[in-house]
Amino acid sequence: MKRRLTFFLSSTLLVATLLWAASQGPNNPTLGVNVAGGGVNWANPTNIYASDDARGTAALAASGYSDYLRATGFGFTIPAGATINGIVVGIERSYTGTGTCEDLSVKIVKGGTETGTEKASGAWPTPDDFYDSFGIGTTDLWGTVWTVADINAADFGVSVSATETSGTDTVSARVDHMRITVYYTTAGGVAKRQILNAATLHPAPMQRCEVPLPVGASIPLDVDSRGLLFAHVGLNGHDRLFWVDTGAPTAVSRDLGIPTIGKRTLQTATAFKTVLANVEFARVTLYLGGQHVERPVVVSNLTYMSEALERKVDGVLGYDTLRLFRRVCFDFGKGELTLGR
Ligand SMILES: [Ca+2]
Repeated sequence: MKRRLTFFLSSTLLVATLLWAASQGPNNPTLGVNVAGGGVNWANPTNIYASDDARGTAALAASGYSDYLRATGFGFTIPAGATINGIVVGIERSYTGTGTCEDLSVKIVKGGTETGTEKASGAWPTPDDFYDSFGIGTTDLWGTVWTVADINAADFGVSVSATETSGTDTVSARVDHMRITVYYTTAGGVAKRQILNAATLHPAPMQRCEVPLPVGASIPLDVDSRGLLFAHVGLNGHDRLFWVDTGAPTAVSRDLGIPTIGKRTLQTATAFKTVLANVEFARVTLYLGGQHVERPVVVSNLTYMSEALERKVDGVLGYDTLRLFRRVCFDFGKGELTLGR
């Protein structure tokens, strides 16, 4: 069957509660200290705040090892309620000397204490400084759990210690800079609102309906001053106000108390991104201009949409319902939406 939209109208309202992935950093430390632990002390531990070739150093004898060089005071301001997803550390470092310098330990500092997964990874660069990265991608939590307060705390940070591994020669271990990036997700609220209406998308007159439409197959169409379209639709025998959106799936307000029949994962694409949402469905009967169709529809909280539209709506009349008809005519002059099979 040939289906055709005599008018193609696209009005899309983007109102969504989304999860937003975000990051802070790389942030620099404001405190560098030597943590006494039986190894060689770090000289000038406060030189690690910036990449400026001023370095903290530890002079290691053959098979010697250093204490921890601990960096804290990173000044993170992760928003309350966020979920911490990953921590990535960069340590700009090098060594000089005829021996070999390797990690003894690289650990995250939580609550002022070295903790979690051992990230020691091997040999240090020589003789030039280089950033070695610790923490894989954006989802490495270093073997522990984090609250926002843990990350924002002044005693959150990272520590590194070095060891000479040739067993015969000496090295000077050098750290120029230590930095941390934190990846997190925020949730809730209206993430983005944008209304694209018929007038802005299609300022020029569109094609006329080419064929006669069935008499009595029209429903009143309310075109407001912004070019947004509203239609009175019969829903399970009740008169309801629907916003007409050819870019959205048909939906009904959760407030109506219509029993749901299950959940599905629905992929929706906005102008900004594709969103996978686990949404509830209900089966309803829609009365459209003397015709009725039974449809599975999304059941959703339409509060944000009503706020954005500045008009309380009970549902969205979307593409999946309109496409059931061979001819769909938006008559702005008469204020009618006519649906022909
Ligand atoms: Ca430095």
